[in-house]
Amino acid sequence: MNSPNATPRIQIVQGDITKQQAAAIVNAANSSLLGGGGVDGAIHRAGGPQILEECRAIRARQGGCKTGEAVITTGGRLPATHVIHTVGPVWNGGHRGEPELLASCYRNSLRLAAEHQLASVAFPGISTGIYGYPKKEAAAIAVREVQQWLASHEFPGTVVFVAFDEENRRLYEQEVGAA
Ligand code: AR6
Repeated sequence: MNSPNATPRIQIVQGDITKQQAAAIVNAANSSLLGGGGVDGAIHRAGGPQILEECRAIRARQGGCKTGEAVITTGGRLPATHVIHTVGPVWNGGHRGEPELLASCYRNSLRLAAEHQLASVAFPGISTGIYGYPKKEAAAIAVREVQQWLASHEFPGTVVFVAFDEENRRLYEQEVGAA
């Protein structure tokens, strides 16, 4: 049994998040929940139409997803059983609440994973593509929030940071090493 103080597991992998065997993968979505480019497009392409159908149902119920918040669907045809869709902030120079909103994305995604008893969660670099968040600052927030959340919650699972490229992988490694 894990004691509350057991070292939580964090992994860093480089690759395509749609191929991850994690229980849940996190999508860097937009507030419409209707799909888009980047990792969002890749997840909907690989997972098939069921994910979009569930997103439409959530949208009909609650009108989409606000920046910093997260919703959950099943994974369609993906290896992951669930997709947690979160909406990162658009980078506007850093003084419009971007760091706190990005931190909320990680916390709210982990809360949903815990509520649904998902044993592993894989995160892409939320906001670091089309939304323009500087990658180093985003990696620092991602690692800090996940570590703090794991330290303060009973979550026996694994968190995986999926770096799409080598630069991002190095940034995560530096942040995890520095913590
Ligand atoms: N696997 C892992 N990481 C990926 C993949 C992949 N298959 N594809 C891209 N990335 P982005 P954002 C990385 O632009 O900045 C969409 O249109 C990518 O290198 O997907 O949050 C949404 O609908 C980058 O580091 O998301 C929104 O409108 C990271 O994933 C908007 O883009 C995030 O890049 C969200 O922008």
